Amino acid sequence: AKGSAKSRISGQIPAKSNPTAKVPSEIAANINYHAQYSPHFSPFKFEPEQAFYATAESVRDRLTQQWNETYSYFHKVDPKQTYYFSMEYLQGRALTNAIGNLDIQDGYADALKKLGHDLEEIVEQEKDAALGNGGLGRLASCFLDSMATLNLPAWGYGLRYRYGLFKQLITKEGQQEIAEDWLEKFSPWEVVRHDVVYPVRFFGQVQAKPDGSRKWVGGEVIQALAYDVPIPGYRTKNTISLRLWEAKAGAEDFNLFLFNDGQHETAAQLHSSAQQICAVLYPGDATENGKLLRLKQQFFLCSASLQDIIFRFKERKEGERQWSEFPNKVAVQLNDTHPTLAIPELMRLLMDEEGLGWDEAWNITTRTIAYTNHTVLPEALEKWSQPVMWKLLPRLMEIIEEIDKRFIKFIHYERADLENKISQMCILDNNPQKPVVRMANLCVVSAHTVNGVAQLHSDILKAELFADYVSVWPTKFQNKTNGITPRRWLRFCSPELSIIITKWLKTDQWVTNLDRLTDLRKFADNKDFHAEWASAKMANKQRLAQYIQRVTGVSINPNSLFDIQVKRIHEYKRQLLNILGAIYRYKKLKAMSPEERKNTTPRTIMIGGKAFATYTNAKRIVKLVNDVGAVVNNDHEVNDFLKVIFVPNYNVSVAEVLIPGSELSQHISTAGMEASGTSNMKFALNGCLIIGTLDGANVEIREEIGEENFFLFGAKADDVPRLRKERENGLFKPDPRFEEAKQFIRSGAFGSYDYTPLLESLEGNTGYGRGDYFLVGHDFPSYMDAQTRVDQAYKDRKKWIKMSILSTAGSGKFSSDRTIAQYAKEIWNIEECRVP
Ligand code: GL9
Repeated sequence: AKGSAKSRISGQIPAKSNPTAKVPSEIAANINYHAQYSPHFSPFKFEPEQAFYATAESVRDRLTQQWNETYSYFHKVDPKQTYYFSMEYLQGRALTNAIGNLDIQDGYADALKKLGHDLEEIVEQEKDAALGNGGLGRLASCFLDSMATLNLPAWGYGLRYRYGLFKQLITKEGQQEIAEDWLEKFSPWEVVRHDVVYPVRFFGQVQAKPDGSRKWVGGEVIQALAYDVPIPGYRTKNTISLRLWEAKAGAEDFNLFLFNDGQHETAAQLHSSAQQICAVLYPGDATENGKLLRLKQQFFLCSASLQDIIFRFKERKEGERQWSEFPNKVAVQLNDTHPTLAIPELMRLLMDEEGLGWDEAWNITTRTIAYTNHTVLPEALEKWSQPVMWKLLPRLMEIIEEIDKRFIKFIHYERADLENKISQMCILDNNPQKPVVRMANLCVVSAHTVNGVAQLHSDILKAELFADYVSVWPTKFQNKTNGITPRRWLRFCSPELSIIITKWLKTDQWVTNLDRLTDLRKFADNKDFHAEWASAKMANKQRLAQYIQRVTGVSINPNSLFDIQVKRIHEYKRQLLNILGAIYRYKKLKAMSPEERKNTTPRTIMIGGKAFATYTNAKRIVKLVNDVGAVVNNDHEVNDFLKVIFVPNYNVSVAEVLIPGSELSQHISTAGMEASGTSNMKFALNGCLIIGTLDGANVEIREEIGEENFFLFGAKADDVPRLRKERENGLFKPDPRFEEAKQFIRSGAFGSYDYTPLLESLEGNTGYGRGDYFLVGHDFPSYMDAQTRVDQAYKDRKKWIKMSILSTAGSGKFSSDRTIAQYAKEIWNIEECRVP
């Protein structure tokens, strides 16, 4: 299509601004209007990039209309609203999703054709908005989609990072990180609200007033400016906001006198300090480094968002607002502990700015805020240095101290039996070497509800991490199993499969009522259905093969089993187990006769994901996968039977190509360590079979789709502590296959890079790792056995397709619509507010 694209604006088609345009000619006129009158490029230029921006702006016109209607309706009805606080959103691209939700894809495809362009090529022009690291950020984005689709009165609050998640470049040395400037040109989706600005204070000191009240003064004051991104619901008028804060200093903060005196940097000090706050997404992957800037970001999000919420609360029904009503109008959900400062900040605003007393403020705060825990990894549990907090947020620290004091007193009087647990349960860890604030404890003490993200994870929270609190507040703890939006993750990323599903179910209601997919079970043995299913999957595999060819130069065989593991690279997710399995497979293939090889199941193993920049072992794993690929993919003896691909720069858009083309996906974390996982749900929904451990949401997926359709292996969560002990005590006997795979790496078969430290992490206490803490060695034999079952199953085409159908049919539970409906009913107590 590239050659045929129009490079200049069409003179035949008029330029007319019409947000409600529906027919292709009107849509084309609207696009033309933006190309000419919202010019961001030289006049008349209309190559795919310009066409993308003009197209997006024309879509935004339509969204803006629905958006305004939505909020004026919310204003009128004044329902209780939910505010989702998250430091991360992984939105990906918005164009396909927006025109899909508006149900005007065909109109846009035709309109662009008239203008000499191809919709498929235009949507590829958009940069991913990657304001998140992984599952936690993508979950927030799926939740927004469901909140809009369910017509819930809700907002997302986040930060407008200039640089999102880094771009991953693969070189001879392995992964290299490049800054990703998603705003390099501009984002056509965001709208700046110049009238929505709040001051946020850092540093300074606390003043005691004569009346006994306290006030935070001095320090530096940075302005938070709102940028709104519209979030359209699927086939509904309701369009909600993702409000992202940008940090700014005012003109009055620019010291003209100093500047004219030649002190250019000092003159603009506050400006540069403001600029830093939203400069980068903190590239934390479950581990949190104690960085002052990160703490500033967290407070910036919390303070600006709460001021905005309080403003809105007061603005509606002017003057007659009772503060006690606040929790009946406002629900705040904290996405992990990153926005924990919302707790003391709400207390501060209510007491110091609004004049409430402690008890009233505490009552309101605790009835308003709920907290979701997303991980049990100890290194991810945020702990902030007390001295740093006293310096940056002095008034908040006073409040945290008071919350802690009252909590300790409460336990002391009400639960004397827990006296010896207080030092672990309280908020401030006053260890003189390293005094810290334990953010998860602050959340559990203050929130009305605490939830985990899959049943197993929630059970572990109650039995271990938060066990002591459960006995104090038995009803505070809930489970909300994660979900994914079926719009982006099936309807739009796989139109081929969607059409077939709709045809056989004789309805497209499954898009908003995913449980309807269970009806596909009726056709699980139907020959015609099988044929259509297989051809849709094949089309997706071919598209994926083209993509791999384009980004890696390696050609892969669409008739081989497409086996994918994509997620952040982490030792607990065990990409190392996967690649060791691949190495063992390669070695066996090499040893076979050509005749024997022909009896094997050909495989293409694809692994993708980003490693945190300073996580050395994760980076070694990336390098190893690439090194193995370089050898295997150039070995003509085995090439028809095995390829190993590292998929570079995994992100939301790449996932939208990989997942529909997958047949087997790997979710193989050490049991008890992956809180939920959400890509497992996306793969299963797309008819991909899972090889996995009993971890996170795998447990529930297996329950839903049937154990006979799930390739299970590995230790159970309950066994893990014992197995680690045994390993430490030298009681572990490695499987010979495991030893062989490691030996093959050591032999230099994959190049001269020194993999010793990585291999040592799989051994006993050698001083390198934690003595195979992740139990790769223990699980290796059962993993290989499960892989053998996969190879066998794939040979029986009919059986495999049936399993694939049953995977999709059993995925209804994992819609984020279900998850959000449960949050709305069981945590937020909010109801639908549908724009008429
Ligand atoms: C995570 C968990 O590790 C995942 O298992 C879970 O599915 C998601 C969403 O609940 O949250 N917690 C976490 O810190 N991350 C998760 O993916 N990490 C990143 O997002 C990088």
